[in-house]
Amino acid sequence: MQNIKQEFMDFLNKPIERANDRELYAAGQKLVQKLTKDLPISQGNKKLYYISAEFLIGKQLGKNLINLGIYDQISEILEAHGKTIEDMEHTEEEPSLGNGGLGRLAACFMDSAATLSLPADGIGLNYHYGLFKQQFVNHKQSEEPDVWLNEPCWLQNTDVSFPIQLGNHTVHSRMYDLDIIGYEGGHNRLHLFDLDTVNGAIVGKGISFDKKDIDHNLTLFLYPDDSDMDGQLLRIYQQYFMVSNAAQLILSEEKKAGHDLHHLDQHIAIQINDTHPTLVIPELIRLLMQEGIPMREAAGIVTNICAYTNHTILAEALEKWPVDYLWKVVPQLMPIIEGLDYAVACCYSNNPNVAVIDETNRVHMARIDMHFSHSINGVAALHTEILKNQELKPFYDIYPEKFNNKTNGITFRRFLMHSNHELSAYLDSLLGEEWKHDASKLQELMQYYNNEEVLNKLDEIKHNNKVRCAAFLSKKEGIQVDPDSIFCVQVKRMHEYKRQQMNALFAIYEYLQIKAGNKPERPITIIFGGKAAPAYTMAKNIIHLILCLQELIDSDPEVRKWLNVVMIANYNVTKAERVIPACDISEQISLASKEASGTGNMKFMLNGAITLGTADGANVEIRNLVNNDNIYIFGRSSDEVIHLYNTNGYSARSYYEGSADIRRIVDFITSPQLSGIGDISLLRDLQNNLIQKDWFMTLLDTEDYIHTKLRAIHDYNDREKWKRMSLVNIAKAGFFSSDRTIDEYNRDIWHLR
Ligand code: 26Q
Repeated sequence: MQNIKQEFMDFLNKPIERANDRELYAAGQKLVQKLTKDLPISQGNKKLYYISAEFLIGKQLGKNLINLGIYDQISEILEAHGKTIEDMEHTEEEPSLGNGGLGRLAACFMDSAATLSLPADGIGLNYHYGLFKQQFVNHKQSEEPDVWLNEPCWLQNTDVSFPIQLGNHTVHSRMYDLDIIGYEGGHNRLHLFDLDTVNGAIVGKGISFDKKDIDHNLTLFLYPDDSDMDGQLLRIYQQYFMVSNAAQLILSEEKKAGHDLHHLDQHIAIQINDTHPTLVIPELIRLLMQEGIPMREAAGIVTNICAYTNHTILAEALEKWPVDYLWKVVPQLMPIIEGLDYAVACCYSNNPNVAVIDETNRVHMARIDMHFSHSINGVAALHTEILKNQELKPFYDIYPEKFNNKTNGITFRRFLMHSNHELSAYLDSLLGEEWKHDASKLQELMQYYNNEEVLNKLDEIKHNNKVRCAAFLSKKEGIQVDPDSIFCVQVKRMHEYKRQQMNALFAIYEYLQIKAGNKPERPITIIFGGKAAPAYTMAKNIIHLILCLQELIDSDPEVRKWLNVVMIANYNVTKAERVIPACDISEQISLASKEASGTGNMKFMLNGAITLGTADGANVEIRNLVNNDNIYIFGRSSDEVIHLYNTNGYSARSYYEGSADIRRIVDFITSPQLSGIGDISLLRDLQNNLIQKDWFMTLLDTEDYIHTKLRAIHDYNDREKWKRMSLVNIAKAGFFSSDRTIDEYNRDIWHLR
């Protein structure tokens, strides 16, 4: 303790009382960096490289202090001098290196791999302006560059650089490293590649820039707009830049270690996080061929090294690049890709669904992954079954042995220990600290199922978190919410399949009920948060509807007492940590079969929220763990939904015309009340879409959703019942630790130790 304090004071170089928050943060960072230097990098016979376009890592200081085991000490030191650890943490900018579940999963995996002392490095890109920063202007989303890179920074410059051929010229990369410190465990690295010539000054209004200016724009943004050819070319440039750096780094480390390249598969594993890093396969083959290994052998080596994770079954997310584009961006890879296509065609020429290059001359990235990886995994049990039996069936028929499930997980260090200190400390007092290394130990909480004192304490902690969240929303977002209301939370990327619009329809239903004099059993707060892709019109229209509802309700004193709709701007990891511990009802309402897993569902459960959800993704596994009594499942099953798609059997209009309730709610979208606040043309587009198209079948489940949600709200008033449900959810959440997930990846795919 004395040592830590002294070192901290040395870095601060002034009395704590006189230091400002930024100085405290800078000293905290230096202390972490000093302690990290003494931690040896995880070693082993075999090393994993986790390649991902996203790493949604969140703020680093608090997490690192926890993982180094000094968070409480630093907290006490600061408090003895009139400061808090939040004072120290809040000035850090959150890295904008991800977009949603896939990126946050990569961050949780890095944390768990380091915690388990597995040699595992991440490889990605250093996006200067990230995805974008979301603001609300006139009840609409607007996008600005997310300027997150500032001093003092966690990224360390290295002298590692590789030549990368982009089209017909060559650039030289630069590698930045971020230390990944495990919880009382190992130490790994996240390598982020960048280009010195990239220049933010080329960005004009909003997030627009010259997409052709590759030397200046390459690593500016994550998922730059790809609605035109130049945008798509830029995406391929980015992807190739990422994987060529990865492949060169891997081979240079292997050569340094003196390993025989013919036996590379004994020393390295590569996990391909969705299709964005797929080009690492032909790139590695190309580099091995340059080392004198024939193509067939090189392809075999690479297949034994690579493993592919699928995160989505949405057709539009499956990447297919025109051959012409690839010839322009990566001409050096095209002979390899054609060779791979030829190799596949030799065996499966009668099966056009598995061709690498299709009849329209597009290269299917996922198909490269599936032919030339040894493992293909889905991210929840239901998702993997759908991949095997539907979406990827032609591949399952060829390679049944490659398919496996790895149900996602989350790191409890961030989503319990850091985000919910009070619950974490209380669990320590009840169960001891073993659960921090073995999350299955949370089960032992079940012995308190009938213990009134424990149930009341858990409830008190939930209430305290709601008060804290309300204060945060008031201070940072200018949003007022009532901590005594029921908090229903839906925070995630905006997408029609996630059906935020159905939640908005519930809000309209309640609004109309209150206006008709029927008050709910208890005040309800519906909290939304999430970004829409800049070119995704319908997702933006849903945001518009929510923001209009927010204003309508907020300016109506009669309704406001009973119902609140709020949308948090620029939802990110930091805000997730504030809102998740405060949630009562976790909204996981995707159209069954469409949400591969979800990971927010796990975070809410761990923090004692009850899931209101469809039988989709990992919700199914949550239900199996807590039983039907401790979750609210509604809506059509994935089998029914798949059948409707296959038979063209869903008609939104028949649901609209068939139910007076639905008609009333949907009609309200273009009511004078809402169009007086918002933009009638956007509201009308949304309404028309719901009635005429509704590709993700909102109206199919709306009535069941409303009834089930009302039942949950009713049950909330049976306080004893609800407290028990909450306890069961916490107790059963251990399965969703990403330590368990990583252990399974290692056992079945990587074999690192
Ligand atoms: C593809 C083509 C063109 C442009 C963009 C993309 C693209 C970008 C991002 C496709 C997919 C993504 C991200 C997907 C994602 O985050 N998937 C989520 O992954 C989580 C972790 O496995 C799951 O829990 C979620 O269910 C899944 O939606």
